[in-house]
Amino acid sequence: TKRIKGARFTRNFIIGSEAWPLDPTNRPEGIPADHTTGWRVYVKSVDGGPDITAWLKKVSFKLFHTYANSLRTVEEPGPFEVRETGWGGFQVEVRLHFNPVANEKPQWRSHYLQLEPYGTDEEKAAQKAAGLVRAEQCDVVEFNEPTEALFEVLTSE
Ligand code: SLL
Repeated sequence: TKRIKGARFTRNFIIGSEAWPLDPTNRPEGIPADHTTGWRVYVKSVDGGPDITAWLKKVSFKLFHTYANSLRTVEEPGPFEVRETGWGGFQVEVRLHFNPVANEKPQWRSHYLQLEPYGTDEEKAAQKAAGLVRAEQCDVVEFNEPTEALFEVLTSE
């Protein structure tokens, strides 16, 4: 596969999670009695930025080992997200699988699934009032000497 010498691209993306208290009067069916919280974990484009599906083909989310099918894989076009319920936070291992034309090995990232309100007292109060705890990190991938095919895809966005 031909690579373009001296070329380098970086692309930003967001890894995040959202958590909300489950309504005790309207619980999803079949979930364990100790689950208090609904949540989702996701990988997405930066708002207004380039679409990550140009280079991202598939995302695997490794959940805490007690979850059924704890390795959850979501293919392009996504959305790259997993929705679940639970009672506690944990580190989610996120594996990024690149567009095959990139000819790049998968990369790992890690995201802590934050279920409890955090930050200043005001921030915590706002999260409680909204019934939503969001934790996001801006991350980056670098493509050094990309393949010609990836170069095409990234420059035609
Ligand atoms: C730890 N923070 O790292 C703890 C683990 C696991 C949370 C938290 C339910 C899982 C299930 C759930 O929320 N687990 O029902 O399988 O040791």
